[in-house]
Amino acid sequence: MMTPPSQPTASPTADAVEWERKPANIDANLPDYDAAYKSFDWKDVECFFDWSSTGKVNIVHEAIDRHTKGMKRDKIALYYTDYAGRDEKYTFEDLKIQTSRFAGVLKRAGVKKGDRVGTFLPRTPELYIAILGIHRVGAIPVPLFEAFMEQAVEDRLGNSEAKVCVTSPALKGRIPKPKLPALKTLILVGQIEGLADDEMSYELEMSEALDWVEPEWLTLDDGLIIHYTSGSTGKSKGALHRQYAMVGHYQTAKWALDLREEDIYWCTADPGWVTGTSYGIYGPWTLGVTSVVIGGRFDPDRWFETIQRYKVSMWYSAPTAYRMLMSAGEVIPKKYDLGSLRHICSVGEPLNPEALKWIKKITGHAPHETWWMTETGMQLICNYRSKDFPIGCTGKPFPGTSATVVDDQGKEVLPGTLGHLVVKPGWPAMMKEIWNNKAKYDEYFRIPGWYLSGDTAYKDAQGYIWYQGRADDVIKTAGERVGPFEVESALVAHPAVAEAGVIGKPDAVRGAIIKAFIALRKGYQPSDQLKKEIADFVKTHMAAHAAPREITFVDKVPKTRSGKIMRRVLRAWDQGLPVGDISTMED
Ligand code: 6R9
Repeated sequence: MMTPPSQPTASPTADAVEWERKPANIDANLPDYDAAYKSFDWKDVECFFDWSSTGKVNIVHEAIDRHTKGMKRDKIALYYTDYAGRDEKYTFEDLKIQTSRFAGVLKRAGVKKGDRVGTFLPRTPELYIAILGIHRVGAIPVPLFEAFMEQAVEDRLGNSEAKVCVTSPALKGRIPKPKLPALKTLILVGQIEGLADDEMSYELEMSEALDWVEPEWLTLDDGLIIHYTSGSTGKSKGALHRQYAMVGHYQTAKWALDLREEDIYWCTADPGWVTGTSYGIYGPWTLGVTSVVIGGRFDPDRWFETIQRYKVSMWYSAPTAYRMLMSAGEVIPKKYDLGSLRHICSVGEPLNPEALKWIKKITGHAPHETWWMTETGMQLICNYRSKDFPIGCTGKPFPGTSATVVDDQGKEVLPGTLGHLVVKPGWPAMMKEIWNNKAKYDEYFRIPGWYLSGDTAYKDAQGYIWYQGRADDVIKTAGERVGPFEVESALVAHPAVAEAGVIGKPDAVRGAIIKAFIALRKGYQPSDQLKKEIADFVKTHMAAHAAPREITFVDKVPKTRSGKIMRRVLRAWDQGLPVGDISTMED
């Protein structure tokens, strides 16, 4: 276990202790955090779900079907545009029909309750329909980012033993079918002709399918979704969540995102990331709220235009995006009417005070932090709409949860002392298991009585938690979680690379960038051309976001005597700092 230093690395600056003051009469779904923290019980949320009276569980019923039996039948559930010709809207009734049809398609492909089904698609309505259709048959979606290349796809579909993958003609070439014995069928969105024996056409099959398929009824403990995520060692691991997680999604979307009936809500995250499902699908739609999804690449003009065009009132995005908008300047937001916004939240990395203030300046609203992880499934430490907070702090534990800062033994540390950020197990969306890897799951609970997040933090005298960094080597680059081992494995597959060590290097916009230290094989000479070739190699095998943006050639990558890469030494080299104790380093 990495022991964090006993003092915060950054004490709150004058800036950071400045309070985000709220008007006393602010009207929020959670009007009094302190009172709720004392009295709230998760059991009180269960009555909002039909399963509390019927005993029949399926997220697609709670997120879609039940709304079609009442006033929300014709309410818009999803607005979609890609700013390139597609401009669509779907009511809850439309989604009931489309996801029923897709459930029929999956049944024809032989998918049954508990089977895993990959989704490997660009952000389009079909992706959302596919995920909900997978739920309807009681199967478990495994969403993949569109940017993934062959190795990343193979790792995730292979580990989850997905039986079917929903994909497109453009992406299917990155699915190495011969290496994936469990994968029987590809369902192709956008292809009707020239299908191979193991391929089905989404369009053809949907046109022949029935408009109503009853959900497969499950229990609260049955699987909901698997999200793959990175740790500091080994391949990516699959966090399996249970259906009961919806209780957490619903209540946090109500109290932290402050979602209301009349909101137009825009979660900018892709469903390949847990934020794009917990808060791009489950939270808003169990509440029956209208969601906006846009396809295509990031573009500051399009982003502000989206707020104006749909009159977005609640916006949930990530620090890298806020910083990229900030660096594009004030001229762009001034062109658009952003007056519909009433609340903004942030997730994925700490939001620096400068970016927070800039967003507040141009929208009138400060982004509120929400801290959580793939494994936690839901927001756990937040700043709330009704509650003042010091700028730069991560927030306070969500009512009904207990998060704090402890030492190596699990004992709470004094205010201002750095330690492990931990959570008391038992919140509704806590992962059920790490798929096929009990040992990895158990690692999260090695401090008795706590879920160990891997983050370091301190608490101040008022009980606010301040995130300080990771205790392990996990890299957050542009909000995405990247494991150094996966990048190193991709790097050493390049013929010129003998050894590679990867770290996150602090970066003003992306939070961190991936930096690789590489020792070359005999016969290869360092050059800028070779750096580019190696970076491109990672891009084409893993994913663009995992490619090193900086490469330094070294004679040898520092390792312990037992062969572990000493990333602490690499970080010191990178910053030009003393390397500290290297007595465990090999010669
Ligand atoms: C939802 C998500 C989890 C890690 C987490 C922490 C960092 C997330 C944060 C934050 C500071 C916040 N993180 N939210 N750090 N402030 N508000 O991000 O899941 O991709 O699994 O990453 O992200 O380091 O441990 P995931």
